[in-house]
Parts: sequence; structure tokens; C-alpha cells
Amino acid sequence: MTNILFDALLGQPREPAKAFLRMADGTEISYAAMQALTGKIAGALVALGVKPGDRVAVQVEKSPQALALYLATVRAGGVFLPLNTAYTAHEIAYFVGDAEPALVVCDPRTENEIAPIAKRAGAALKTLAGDGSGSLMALAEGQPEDFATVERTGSDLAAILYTSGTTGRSKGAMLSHDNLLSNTLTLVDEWRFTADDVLLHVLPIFHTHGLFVATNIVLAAGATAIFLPKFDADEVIRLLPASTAMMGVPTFYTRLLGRPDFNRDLVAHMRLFTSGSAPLLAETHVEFEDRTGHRILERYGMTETNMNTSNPYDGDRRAGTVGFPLPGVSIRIADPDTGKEVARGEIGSIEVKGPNVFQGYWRMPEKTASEFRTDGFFITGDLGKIDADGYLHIVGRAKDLIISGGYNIYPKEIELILDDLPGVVESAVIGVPHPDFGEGVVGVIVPEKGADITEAGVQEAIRDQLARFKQPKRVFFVDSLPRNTMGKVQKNLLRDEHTALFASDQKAG
Ligand code: MLC
Ligand code: AMP
Repeated sequence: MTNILFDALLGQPREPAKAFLRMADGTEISYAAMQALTGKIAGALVALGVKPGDRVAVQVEKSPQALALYLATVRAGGVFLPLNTAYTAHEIAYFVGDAEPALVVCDPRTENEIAPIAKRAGAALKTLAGDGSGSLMALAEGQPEDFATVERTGSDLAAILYTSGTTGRSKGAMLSHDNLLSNTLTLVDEWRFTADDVLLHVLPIFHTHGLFVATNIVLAAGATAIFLPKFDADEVIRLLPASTAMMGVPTFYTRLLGRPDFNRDLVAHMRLFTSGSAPLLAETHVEFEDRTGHRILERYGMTETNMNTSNPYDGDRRAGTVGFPLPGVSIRIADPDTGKEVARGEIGSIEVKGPNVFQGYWRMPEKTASEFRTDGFFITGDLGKIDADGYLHIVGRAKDLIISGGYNIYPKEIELILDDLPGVVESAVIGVPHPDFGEGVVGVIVPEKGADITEAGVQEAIRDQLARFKQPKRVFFVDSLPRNTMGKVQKNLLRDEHTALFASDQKAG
């Protein structure tokens, strides 16, 4: 019996007694203990009625038990569906309704809100708190450790991760065992991970970056992760000397650079810093090297595709580029309209094909078909060019998307909510430069004549509907939105107008 992903990650740990996770207080969870925990949780999942192919939707704080729940779901043949802890019950209702999971696991603090949502979907509900307590672990405690791992082939689904869409409706990206494992093994090689590595794990575990890239690599390499609940500059500075590698979004690096005590000595023995999920400014790359002597390795990925390209481990890591296609991954720059490859150096749509590319959007065959070319290339929605030396540059986005602190925010989703508010005629949501988050969300609203509407009122009205990180940090009122002759809102003009809005908002640490 084989289970492609679980067997490769935790089926037979090479050194069972070795620490897989090291917590902030120094306590450790060995590979053997993690494996046993996944057996108990997998037993609980089966007892709750989770069958192979069933979705397990999870909105919980980062903890070893939460990671074990991911691995246990895969081990039991289920499909893991992680959800950002910032999502409101309003948002969760959509995901649960769409994915129809057999089980929902939430924090005990949100149980009352989530219970009716799970009930409507016919799903069981269990809780898991950040400290590992809750009804899921209570049930798992009574289960045996030696769960018979459920067989899964490479094309079976291991996870569904929702990504927002340009229409405002989120889409579930279906990722197979092969999608995840092929990318993990490639990255272990490309980035030279070995059992000697200690990865400082400070990313959230509900997205590709922290869940698959960071966690799967550590497991596949038999390495150790220092596992912190979230990015906290004080803690990172305290624990960097005990680490060999760190993966981050650009905000982590700008925050570290904002700390005078972040210096060369602290990271002298570090082997690797990687950055992705959002563009790393060339100036951050340069400043980081000046301060530490390390060149951040920038790579490019997506929920739908895992990692696509990477700057070289050995060789020139070029600021402002995302490097070369990973082995086995094909990248082409195409004319957005025809899909025909453009000449080297020209800007076009970035398209990707390879074992890393997802299986399509959950129950959206038409949407899936429209985002693939007939020859199997996936249209990323990013615009880029490949330079004379073969490095990929991301120069913009064909999709109307804001990336804030590494989280994707689709303006359409917010505009639909703003447009529904009393007194609003229409709205436009834009991203403008933000020194901490890269881009900051701004709402521009056309109110009805004489409407009694204020910035604070708008912010209050959307509080329960949208995750906090998606909510506009500022709202402005205008008589009309600028439009071109086709009637399309000229967001570039709005962005220009507000470009300096957050200039003084730097956060240090
Ligand atoms: C938090 N806030 C944000 C925010 N994160 N606002 C905008 N954008 C964000 N990303 C807001 C909160 O709502 C709150 O607002 C205030 O900031 C403080 O909240 P916090 O929880 O204390 O924030 P903090 O812990 O400082 O979080 C910031 C962060 C975090 C950068 C550490 O956002 C983070 O870990 N980002 C990583 C995202 C990530 O993993 N992306 C990978 C996607 S996978 P208020 O108003 O209430 O004070 C992917 C594919 C790929 O893209 O290629 O990797
Ligand atoms: P997500 O849907 O959250 O997986 O985000 C994927 C998007 O993040 C990509 O389509 C890119 O727009 C962006 N992205 C990821 N890595 C980088 C990078 N290194 N530089 C610029 N943009 C990036």
C-alpha cells in the first residue's frame, strides 16, 4: 500500500528520534512523535466519517497539532483544506458551502459561529486550539498510533487551497500528491536542503509557502524546523543564530532591516534566506546584502502551481528577477491574446507547464478550461519577460490583484461588498505602495448625492464581512471614477493620486 505524499514525507523517518519541530521554548517533537500523532489524528478522522477523497476544512492557529492534522488528513486519504485564520465566518461560509467537507475543524473560540455553517454543509465539527487542546485532540487521544495509511496514487488530491478570483468568487485549486511531492523534491535539491538544516519556520501554515514549501521540504530532507506561531522580529532575531535557513515574504525582510540589532554576526552561519509570494524590491535585496553579506534567493510561485522558478543556489542571484524555471518546469512568455510565444526579451503573459501545475479549480470546469491553453500551459495572470541570460522578470499583473504582506487580495471581492453598502453608487479598490506590506488597500467610493456616509462608517460596516487584512486601510469619496473611452475605470490614475498615502507608515520589527 502506498500513499505517495505521506510515505515520502513521514512514512519511514530516517532518524525517528530526531527533532522534527523545535518550539520557541526549546521543547521538541521528534519525527517518531509526529508520526504517532498523525496516526492518532487519522484514526479520529476516520471515526468522524472522513473517507478517501473527503475534504477536511481547517481554520486553526499554527501549532504542531495543526501540522499533524494536515499530515493525518493526507495519511487518511482525505483532502486538506486550510483556511486563513483572519477569515470571518461570512467568508468561511462560502468555502465550506462550496467545498462540502466531511469535517470542519475550527478554533474553540469560533465554534459557536462556525457550528451552523458546518451543519448546513452536513459536515462534522471539531475544535483545535493553538495550545493543542480541543475536541479533535480529545478524540485522537483514544486512537491507536499505528493507523493503516490509506492508499493514494499520484493523481489523487492531497489538498484544495482557495484563491480569490477576478470575479470576486474564490476558486479552490486542486493539488494532487504528485503536484506537491514533485515540487518538494525539486526544491530540496535546488536549495540544497539536508538533514543538517534547521529552518526558522515563521510563515503561516494555511498557504502554499508555509505549508508546502517550508514544511514539506523540512520533512523530505529529514531536517528540523524551529516552529514559531508567527513572524515576530524579536523572536526571529533571538532564534536566527540557532538556524541555518529561513523562508519569508518581503515584509519579513524589510521588518528585519528596520531593526538596528539585525546584523552580520547574527546570521554569520546562516546558509539560506529565500523570499517569495510578493515582489522583493531590488533595494531590499541590496540593503540586505550590505547589512548581512547574504544575497536573498528570490523565487516565484503560486497556489495553483507551487514553485515555478528560482534564482540559482550556486550562481548569480539577481535582484529584481525570480531566476530560472525549476527542473522539469516549462515557462514561456506568450502573447496574452493568442498564447503564441513572444521573442526573447519581450513582455507577455507568463505561462507554466509541469508536474507542479494543479489539477484545476474545484467544480469549476469552465473556469479551469479558460485558464489553460490547449497545449496544457497554465496562464498565471502575471506579466513578465525573460532576459538574455534566461532570468525571468515579473513586470506586472494582467489580473487585478493586490498583494499585501504576501496575501492576495482581489479588488473585485471588496468592491462588491462596498457597492452593496447603503449610500454607495460604485467603488474602486486599489493597491498603493506601502512600506511594510508592499501594497496597501485603498477604497475609492462614489456616494449617492446627499448620502450620510463616512470613512469610519464604511470601515465599521464591512468589519464582519471581510478578513481584516483585506479591509481598505483608507477610504476616500469622489464625485465620479475616472474612466477611459471604453468605460473602464482607470485604476492607474487613482493609484497615481494616492501613491504617497502610506509613505510614512514604516513598521520596524
Ligand atoms: C496583518 N495585517 C495585514 C497583513 N497582515 N494587513 C495587510 N496585509 C497583511 N498581510 C494587519 C492586521 O489585520 C492588523 O490590522 C495588523 O496588520 C496587525 O496584525 P498582525 O496579525 O499583528 O500582523 P502581523 O503578525 O504583523 O502580520 C504581518 C505578516 C503576515 C506580514 C507577518 O501578514 C504574514 O505572515 N504574511 C505572510 C503571508 C504568506 O504566508 N503568504 C504566502 C501566500 S502563498 P489592525 O488594523 O487590526 O491593526 C503564495 C505563493 C507563493 O503566495 O509564491 O509563495
Ligand atoms: P497566491 O495566489 O497567493 O499563490 O499568489 C501568487 C501570486 O503571487 C503570483 O501570481 C505572483 O503575482 C505573486 N508572486 C509570487 N512570488 C512572487 C515573486 N517572487 N515576485 C513577484 N510576485 C510574486
